[in-house]
Amino acid sequence: MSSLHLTTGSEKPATIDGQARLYSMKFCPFAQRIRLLLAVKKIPYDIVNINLKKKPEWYFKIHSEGKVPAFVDVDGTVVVDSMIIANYIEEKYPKPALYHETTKSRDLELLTKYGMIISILSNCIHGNDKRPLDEVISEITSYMVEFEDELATRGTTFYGGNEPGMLDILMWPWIERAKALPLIYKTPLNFEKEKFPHIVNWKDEMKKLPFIENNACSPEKFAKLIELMRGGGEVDFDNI
Ligand SMILES: N[C@@H](CCC(=O)N[C@@H](CS)C(=O)NCC(=O)O)C(=O)O
Repeated sequence: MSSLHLTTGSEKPATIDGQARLYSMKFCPFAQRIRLLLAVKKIPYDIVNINLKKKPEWYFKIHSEGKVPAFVDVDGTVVVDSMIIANYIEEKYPKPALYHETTKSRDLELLTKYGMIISILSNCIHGNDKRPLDEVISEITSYMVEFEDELATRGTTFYGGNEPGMLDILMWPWIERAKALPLIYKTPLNFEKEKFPHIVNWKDEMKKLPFIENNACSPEKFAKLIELMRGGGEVDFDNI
């Protein structure tokens, strides 16, 4: 992941024959979902990072709203939105299978519910939710109970079984960024670990996986990005 974040006035990099492309931003959790997925599926791709504060003009032809991620498959098919990209990739590149027949519908249900947690986190990270951190965490943990119970019922380390599946992968970026919250709020994060033994173990095991380690986003850098984004000025995405 070495490519610099392209800005207004930049040229669109030529595509490489036979290779898919991911339009991304280093610290975007939605784009990280797809980087993790592409790593697990061992799909070769090149990455083009977009400066989200000064988007290149040509990027709107790929994603009409100018958001990341956008995935361009080898045949030129353009897919946007992390959930849609994930399901597209699962269908087009079925190995390894990341849904199991018996749990797929429940995984999809849980992913929809996880959307609530993402939206609470997005609101507080971007400063739209003015509640103290403790209140936000208490609301998030109320949603996490179902995820704790699900792991206990499945009796496996990962939602996907002995190996991570789609639910594990798509949940991960926000779990990784939880440590950024106390830095953003400048207050300790009080999380009742003892009530979530399966999730705590899941997190520890996820962290050890090479594809997770290789795509990790540091909480310090993420908190720095949020501070800069909230500041409203220019953001040098390459040097955070
Ligand atoms: N629902 C979209 C959300 C993507 C999203 O919000 N990406 C953010 C970066 S993390 C973005 O592109 N923001 C720039 C903008 O909204 O203009 C997905 O799942 O891909």
